[in-house]
Amino acid sequence: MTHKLSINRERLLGQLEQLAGVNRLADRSCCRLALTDADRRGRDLVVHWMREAGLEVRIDRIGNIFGVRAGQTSEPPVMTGSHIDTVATGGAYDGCYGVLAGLEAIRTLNEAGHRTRRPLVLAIFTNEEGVRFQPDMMGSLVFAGDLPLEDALSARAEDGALLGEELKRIGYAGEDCSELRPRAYVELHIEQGPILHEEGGTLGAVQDLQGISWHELIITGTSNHAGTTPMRLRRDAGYCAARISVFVRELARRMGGSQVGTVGVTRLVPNLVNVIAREARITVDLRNTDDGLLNEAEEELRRFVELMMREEGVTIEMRQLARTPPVRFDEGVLGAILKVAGTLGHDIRRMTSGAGHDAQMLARICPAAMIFVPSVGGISHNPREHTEPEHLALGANVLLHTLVELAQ
Ligand code: HGY
Ligand code: MN
Ligand code: MN
Repeated sequence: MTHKLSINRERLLGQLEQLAGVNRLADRSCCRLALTDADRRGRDLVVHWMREAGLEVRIDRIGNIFGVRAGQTSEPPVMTGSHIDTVATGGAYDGCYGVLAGLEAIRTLNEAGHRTRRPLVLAIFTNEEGVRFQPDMMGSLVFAGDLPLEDALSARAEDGALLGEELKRIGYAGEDCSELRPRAYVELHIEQGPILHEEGGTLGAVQDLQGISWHELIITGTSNHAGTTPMRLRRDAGYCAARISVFVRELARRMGGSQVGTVGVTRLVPNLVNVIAREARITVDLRNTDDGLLNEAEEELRRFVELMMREEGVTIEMRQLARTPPVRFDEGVLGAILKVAGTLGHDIRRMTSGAGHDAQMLARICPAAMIFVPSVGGISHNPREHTEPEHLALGANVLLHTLVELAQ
């Protein structure tokens, strides 16, 4: 009976566009950094839609939002979801697509009067992006029990804001929801990479996700006059930041395989044309599908930092902001995804996720896996992020039927 069910494509596309419009900037970036007023407005909008769809809305102590749909039994639920916080230059689909497709699946089940055996829970995890507060995937990591709540609440943003205070300020400091621990978790997400698009594929069954290492480096040298200071006397934090940035790129190239490396933040002080920088704050993002190789990459970075301190007479403090090992997802949940795609008559390919996702944290407490749809040109974390409407609808239908399959 349920195999005839199909989501309402126009309703899903309309809600995606409406949520994307919450704090959309002039260059069309979606900008809803975790726990800002913009994030609150996005949260309030989706909570309103959740209630309209008859979900019982619960908020936990790190601000994760859970929409609960009763099942025929009160057995542990099947959970789906993602995040609706964005990077500052976000697109319309990263995270939001998984949440709103999950909501659309629930509305479709409501309209069909279909009650799954297990309850369904739609989750919106706090601070998945980790841009304003680190680490990333923070809300799901706390929910999985591997980041103490107090540590998360005491995270401090560069602008000085304290996470726990921000959570209270926007009205999303809730209560314990650990009884919602799921039997299984499936997350629908855009690929954010080029593989499906380049292959002309439409669906991905994500079987694993690479390890992630984030460091912040504070490089301290000596400010001096750009014209009068001989090169031999300089302790130039700006130069060291540039050397480390080049090192990270060359390290990734040299290691090859799945190794990637990014220096995404470079802030110089005083950042003036005729002053040698006394301080540089940079971030280093290293990722690899193999944890041993990722450890090696981190060790090489540490050795290069030591060399910079010796050669250039600067001090460099390294602070780990995030470190998650590679994750293999659950073959049972993957099997349900593959079966549903086959029943719907669509090809699907197994693949690895280059991006971090809340699913990697849920995988620590229950069987979990992900569904990908193509990103045009592999563009993401960029307002040009785009996925074709027919792929958005197809992914949502695969999610709908996978939830039914897992919740029976
Ligand atoms: O960094 C990531 O992979 C994710 O977007 N937070
Ligand atoms: Mn995401
Ligand atoms: Mn993202």
